[in-house]
Amino acid sequence: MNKSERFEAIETFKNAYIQKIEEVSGECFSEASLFNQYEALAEIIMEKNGSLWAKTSKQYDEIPHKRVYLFSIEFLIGRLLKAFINSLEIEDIVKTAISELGLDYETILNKEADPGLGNGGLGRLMACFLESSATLGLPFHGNGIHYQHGLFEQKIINGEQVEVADNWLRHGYPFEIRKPNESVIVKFYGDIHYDKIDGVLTFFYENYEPILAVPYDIPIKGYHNKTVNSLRLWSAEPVEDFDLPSFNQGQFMDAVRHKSEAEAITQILYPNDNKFDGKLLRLKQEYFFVSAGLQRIITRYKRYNNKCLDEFSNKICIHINDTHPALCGPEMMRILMDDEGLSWMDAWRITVNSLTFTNHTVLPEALEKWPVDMLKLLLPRIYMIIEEINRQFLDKLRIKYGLNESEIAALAIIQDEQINMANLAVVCSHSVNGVAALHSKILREETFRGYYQIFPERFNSVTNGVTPRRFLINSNTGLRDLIDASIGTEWQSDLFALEELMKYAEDASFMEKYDQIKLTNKIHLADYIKKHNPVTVNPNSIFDIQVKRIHEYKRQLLNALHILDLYNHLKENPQMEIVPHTFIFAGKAAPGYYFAKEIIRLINAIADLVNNDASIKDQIKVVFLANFNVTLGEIIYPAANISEQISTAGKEASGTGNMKFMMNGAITLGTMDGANIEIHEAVGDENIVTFGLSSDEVASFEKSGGYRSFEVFENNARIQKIMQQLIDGTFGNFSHFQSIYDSLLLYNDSYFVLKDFDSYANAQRHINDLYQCPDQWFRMSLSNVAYSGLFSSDRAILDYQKNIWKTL
Ligand code: GL9
Repeated sequence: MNKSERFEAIETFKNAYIQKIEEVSGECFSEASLFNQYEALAEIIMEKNGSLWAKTSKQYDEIPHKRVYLFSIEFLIGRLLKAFINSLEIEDIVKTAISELGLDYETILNKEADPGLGNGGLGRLMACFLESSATLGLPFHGNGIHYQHGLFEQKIINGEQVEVADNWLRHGYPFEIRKPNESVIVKFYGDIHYDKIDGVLTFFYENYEPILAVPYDIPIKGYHNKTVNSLRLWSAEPVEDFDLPSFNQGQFMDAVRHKSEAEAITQILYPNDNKFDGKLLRLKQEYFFVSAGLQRIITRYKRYNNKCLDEFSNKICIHINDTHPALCGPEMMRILMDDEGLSWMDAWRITVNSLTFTNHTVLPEALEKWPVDMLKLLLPRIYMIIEEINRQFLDKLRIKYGLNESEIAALAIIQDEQINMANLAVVCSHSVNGVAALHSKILREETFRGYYQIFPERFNSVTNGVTPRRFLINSNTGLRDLIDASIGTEWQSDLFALEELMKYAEDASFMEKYDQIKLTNKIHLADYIKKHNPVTVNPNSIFDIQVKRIHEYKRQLLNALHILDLYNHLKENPQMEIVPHTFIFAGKAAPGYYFAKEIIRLINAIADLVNNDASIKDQIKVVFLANFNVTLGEIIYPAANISEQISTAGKEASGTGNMKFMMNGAITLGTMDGANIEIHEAVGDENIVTFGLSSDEVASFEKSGGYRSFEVFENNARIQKIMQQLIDGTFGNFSHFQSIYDSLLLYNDSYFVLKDFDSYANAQRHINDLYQCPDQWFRMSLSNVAYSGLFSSDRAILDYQKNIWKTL
C-alpha cells in the first residue's frame, strides 16, 4: 500500500467508524461511551468476517475436502477483536484512524470480555487448533457448549481465593451469531419399547423430555488469509417457553419451571481441572452437545451427498477431545440405526471409521466413570447401545483374541456397574493418541496397555502445540518486529524458520535490541502488578514465573517452599547478595479443592512476609496475580525470564504454557515431564535447566508404596526449618498451614515435593549463576525462541492430518 492509498484507507475507516458509533449508540460520535466505541469496532470487523465466512463455506462446498469436527466440552478462545484486526492485516489503519479520532485503541480493546469457556490447557489447546486450521485453510470446525457462565472470576481477599460468577454475556457478545433455524431436539429420560416390524427389530423412544439445542456460531479467522471457519456452541432452551396447561390450572411456578430446568444444562462450566465430578448435570451437558452436534453434521452431510451415508467416514472425521464427548460412539450408532435405518454392522463400521480420540491425562482421579443407573435413567437408548457395544467387544476378545476372563474384565467398557468412558472412547475410535511422547508411552505401557496389545495400529502420538499468532506475534510485538526486521516474515506461518535467528547469537547489536524488548515487556508487567497488587517490583530483577491451574501435581508448593528457604538464607546471611528475583504466580484452584486453595494462601502468606521485610533489601519479591486467564497470559509470557514447569515427572501429560514461555524467550526450569522433554531435546541441554526424579523413578517409588518423606526431613536441616515455619506462627495473620505440613510428612508427600527439593534448589542456584553472564543468558534465551518451531500448533495440526485424520 503506498502513501496515498494508506491515507485514503485511514480516512475511509474513520468515516465508517464514526457512522457505526452513531448507529450503535444513537448518540453523536462525541457523546458515545467507551463501550459504544468497542461495540462499533467489533461490528465493523464482524461485517468483514461475515463476507469472508460466507465465501469460505461456499468454497468448501464446491471443493470437497475431508472435514474435521473437534468435539470438546471446552474451548478457551480468549479475546478476539485484536486477533481479527491483525489477521485482516488492517491493524495499522485501524490504530492510526482511532488515534486520529482522539480515541485510545488499547482502552477500546480492553472493553472486550474474555470468554472463560474452558478451565486451562485442554480447552486452550482446542482454540489453538482451530486458529491453526483456519490459518492453514483447512475445513476444521469446533463443536461445544455455549455456557452462560464461564469459569469463575478469581479474587484474592486476605490472601485467599474467592470465586465470583463470570457473567461474560452480560453486555452481549458481538462475535457470535445465533442460528435458531439450525436448532435440533435432544432427548432425555423416557422409555424404550421395541417390536419386530417386517422381521426387523425396531426401537421406539417414548415419554422423553425434549430439549431444544440452539447453535451460536463464532468465526475462526485464519491469519493473513481469507479463510473463516466456525466454532459452533450449543445453548439449551425449552422447546416451548411456557407450559400453558399448568399456567391455566393456576400452577404458575410449574409453568416456567421446565424452562429453567432446560436452560440449566448450559448455564455453567464445571470448574474442574483434571478431576472427574460425577454430577447428573454434567452428564446431561456431555450428551447434549454430542447429540446436537452429530445430528446437525449428519443432516448436513446427507443434504450434500444424496442422502447416502456410505462414504461418510471418508469425508468426515469426528474428533473426541478427552472423554467428555465419548458418547459420540453410542450416539452416532443411535442416529445411524434408529433415525437412518442402517444395520448394526454398517453403523458400527461408519462410527469407528469416523471417530478419533485424544487422551489428555493419566491422573486416575480424572477418569470419567458414570454409574450405570444414571445412564439408564437419563439416556435409556444410549445405555442399551453401550451394553451391546460392550457385549460384542468382550465376545471378540474371547473368541478372536483368546483373552482370559481377568484380561477381559480389565478391558470392559462396563465395570463394577460403571461406564468407563476412556475404554468406551478407545473401543469406538480408530485412533487413540497422547499429547506428548512420554504421555503416549505411558498410555501404551500403562493406562491402555491391554488395548495396545490387541490394537497396536490404533495408537498414535502428537505432541501439543500453541499458536504463535496469539502467543508471540500479537502479544509480543516488540519481538515480532525485531524478528521481522532480521529474518523477514516467513516465520509467521512457518515457525521452523525461526532457526535462522541463531545467526544473531553472537551479534551484540541484535542482543542489545533483544534485551531491550524483554525489559520493555517486563516494565509492562511490572505496571500491571503495581495496579493490582500492593507491591512494586524491579523490572531488572529475574522474572521467575509459574502460571497455570493450582494443583498438587504441578507443585506450586515446591516453588513456594523454595522461596521460603531462600528467604531464610538471606536472613541468616545478611551479607549475601543474589540477583534480585521476582517470583510471580497466577492460577485458579477448583473451588472444591481445599488443598490447592491452601497453596494459594501459603503463597500469599510468603509474599506478605517477604515483601514487607526491609532487611532483605528487595532482593526477592513474591507476587500472586489474581484471575489468570488468556488475556493476562498474553501480558505475562512475553515478560518472563524463567518458565517454571516443575510437575512431578509422569503427571503432566504435556503442558502448553511451557511452549508459550519458550516462544517468548524464557528459559525452562523443569522436570523431565510432558513436553518439557521435547523442549529439552529441541533446545539442547545447555539451553534449559532440568532437575528432579525421572518418571520411571517416580513410578517405581509409587509401585513400592511411595518414598519415606520423613527420612528426607530428618536428614535436611533446611527442610526442617521451612516445615517448622508452616506451623509455628511465622505467618502471623495467616496462621498455620497444618494440612500442608501433614500431607508432606504424615501422608508421605505423594507428589515428591521434599524428595525433589534439593535438586530444585540446586537448579535455582544454577539459574542464578547463568543469569549473571549476560552473553550466555542471551544465547540461551534466543535458542528457545529459535527452536520453538516444533511447538507451533500448525505443526501439531499437520501431524494430526498425516497420522490421524488422514486428510493430507
Ligand atoms: C490437560 C493436561 O493436564 C495438560 O498437560 C495438557 O497440556 C492439556 C492439553 O493436552 O490437557 N488435561 C487436562 O485435563 N487439563 C489439561 O491441561 N486440564 C485443564 O484443561 C484444566
